[in-house]
Amino acid sequence: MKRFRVTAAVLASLSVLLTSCSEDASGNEPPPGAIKGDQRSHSQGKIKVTEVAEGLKVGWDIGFLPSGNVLVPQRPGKLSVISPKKKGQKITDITDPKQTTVTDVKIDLPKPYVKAEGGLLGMVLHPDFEKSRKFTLCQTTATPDGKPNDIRLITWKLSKDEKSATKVKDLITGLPLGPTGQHVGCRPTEGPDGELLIGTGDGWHLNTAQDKNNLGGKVLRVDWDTGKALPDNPWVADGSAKTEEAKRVISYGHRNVQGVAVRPGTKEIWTSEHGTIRDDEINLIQPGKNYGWDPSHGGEKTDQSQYAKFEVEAPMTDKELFPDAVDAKWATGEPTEALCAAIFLEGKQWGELEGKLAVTSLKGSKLFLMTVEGEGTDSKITAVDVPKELDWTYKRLRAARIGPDGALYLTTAGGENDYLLRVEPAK
Ligand SMILES: [Ca+2]
Repeated sequence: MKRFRVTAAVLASLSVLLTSCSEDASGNEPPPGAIKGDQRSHSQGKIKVTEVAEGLKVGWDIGFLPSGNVLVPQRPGKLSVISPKKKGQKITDITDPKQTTVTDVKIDLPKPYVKAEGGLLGMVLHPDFEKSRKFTLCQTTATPDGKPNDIRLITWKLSKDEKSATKVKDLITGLPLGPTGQHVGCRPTEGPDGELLIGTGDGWHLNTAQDKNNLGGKVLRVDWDTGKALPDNPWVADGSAKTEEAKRVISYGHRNVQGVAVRPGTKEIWTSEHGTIRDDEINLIQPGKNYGWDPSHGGEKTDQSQYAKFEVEAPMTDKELFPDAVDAKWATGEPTEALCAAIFLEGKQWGELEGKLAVTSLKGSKLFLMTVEGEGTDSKITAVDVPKELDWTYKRLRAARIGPDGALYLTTAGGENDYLLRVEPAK
């Protein structure tokens, strides 16, 4: 293995030297079914974009409240409610950001570790929110002296007047967080069986993604109230899980899961994941499977301080180390786009866009609309469109959730005066 590794590294260097015009100088082939960047289409006039709110700072997720208002965690450490100024209106009625106000919710958050990607992250309202008022918010935490502590999911209860939130419990703690504040995930969402799914990042640690007993670089599947594993999780069902962590895991070998989407009418779970300098991935999650990320190269590289160097050499799906690793359904190749949230467009009102997988991107500052054909493991992404209305027209695009009106809502993540946007099919 070691000898082959050296050979592969030499070949990769040679390919950089000899084929400077190559699209992928690393020598890594894009996964089967990948569509190269130059094959993307660029539609115009299919969608309409409306600014709904402004003045945010990196809105990380979107929760639609029964009142018609919207709950948004802002990464630097604020949880906010966006509401129409005019009484009786709902967010779904808004046609101009001047019609809304952003109000901070009083909440006693643990001190977040705000660095790079760190801070307040993904959030999900519990399926019984109307009754329980419960939501779960993911965040980085810091030690009292400001060092990175962990990433955790905390369940809160929002007051009836939406002005404050009180802590219910730490739902899951101990997700890995490194000093750089990178690869933090963290996307909670409702799964196809009504469970809680969470996509996580490897926390910038060499060994977490392949360690089944570590919550980083995984897709987790848990109970909403206890944060514990469900009995039909793969390594609970087969009895192989030895720890509470391993019991919660349904897939591993991920680098930094940013989006988790359930395909309507199916039980399919799709994820979006940040690549290194190559290959942001779209994956279809198969319970119990390895998705092939291992910056430690099978434990061969163990110097954590060299993470950045080692990871660039690692393929996003290392078939050499893990022949059974699941190939991505689509990958960006080079350059990456920093794919973020993912969600399927649902409902007849979308017309020809119904069923597309909508994926935001940070670095690429665009929205992807992907055509998914076939079902289950046979499914393929057969086309990728970037509507011109959301191609560098705003800064980075982060959150994506479907509103009660069936429209797609997005947040921008430039860091200053960020927006909540509504995307609808053009009439
Ligand atoms: Ca992979």
